[in-house]
Amino acid sequence: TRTPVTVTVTGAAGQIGYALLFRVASGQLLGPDVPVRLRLLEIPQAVKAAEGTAMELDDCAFPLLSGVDIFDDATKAFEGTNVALLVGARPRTKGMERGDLLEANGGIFKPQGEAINAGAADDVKVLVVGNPANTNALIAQSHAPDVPAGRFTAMTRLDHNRALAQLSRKAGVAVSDIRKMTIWGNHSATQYPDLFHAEIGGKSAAEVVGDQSWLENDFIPTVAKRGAAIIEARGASSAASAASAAVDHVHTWVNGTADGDWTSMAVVSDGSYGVPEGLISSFPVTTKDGEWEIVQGLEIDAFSRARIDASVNELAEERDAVRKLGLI
Ligand code: NAX
Repeated sequence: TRTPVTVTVTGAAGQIGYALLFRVASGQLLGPDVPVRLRLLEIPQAVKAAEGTAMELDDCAFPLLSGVDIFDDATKAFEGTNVALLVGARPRTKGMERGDLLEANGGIFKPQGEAINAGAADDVKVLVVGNPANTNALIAQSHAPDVPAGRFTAMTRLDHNRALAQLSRKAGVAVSDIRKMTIWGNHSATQYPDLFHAEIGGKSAAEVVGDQSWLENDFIPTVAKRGAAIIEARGASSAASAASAAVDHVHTWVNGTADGDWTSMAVVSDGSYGVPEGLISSFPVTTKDGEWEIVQGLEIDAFSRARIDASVNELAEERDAVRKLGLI
């Protein structure tokens, strides 16, 4: 039997945590033959709730789950971690300025980056889900100098999946008929879901749809503002779909993208497509053997350029703000 893979989940008692842990423990994150050991991190007030979730995990009798440990201390929670899912974050509350939000999250992601640096396994892979996800990933990464920067990623897979769903409905094709969807930039309302490089039956999805007004005035804003629409309808923010996207992100990273396809991940920029080096921005990426690579050589027209630039400028502003606060 294989040695278990250690997966640390922060914010384990939250709503995404509740949807995520059962999928991880059932083998959907890493595969049906990979045993998993869970380490849960919560703030002290939520440890009891996390214990309740751990009781339910026990009660599922998952054959692949080899244990669950709960911590309120980051250093301990990341000991030996192979996969770190950073879900817990400080949400924006009424009257909170962006600087306050970034500062509060710096107080979470700086020590978590340090703890990953100190104790995680050599092959650690980090996915930041907690918002502002790209900049929280940047903060954690900058406090983990011994971990290759590329191991810190942020989640835009939910946006990617939302784009697939909207396109499949509009074009009347199955989600599985769509290839090469891309989310560019920040996981925020400025993100750019790109239909010019996406393909349906080998043709540009934008051409297949042939409706620039839909693309501009319906598709892009629907994908970008889907989170708010879910809150409006459900009375709570996306949880099961966010957990599902986190599972997809890690599964694809570990198991690879299919030939002729790619996925969207926010990863550290090497300057590709004019995105300043060091920013954690969403790109089209392929994955193989647990490593990601940014897809190169795509032609970017003026329409796409303006939208990518707007989102990347927002990321640069967030980076400058956290730099000013001494968080990176
Ligand atoms: P909840 O408020 O339900 O849960 C968050 C949990 O994190 C709480 O249990 C809290 O006690 C815990 N927590 C807070 N500080 C912590 C710390 N320092 N260490 C460990 N745990 C800590 O939020 P939920 O709905 O689960 O969302 C979690 C995060 O995901 C939020 O930041 C949210 O904005 C973000 N999202 C990101 C998405 C993405 O696509 N990247 C989409 C979904 C979601 O909105």
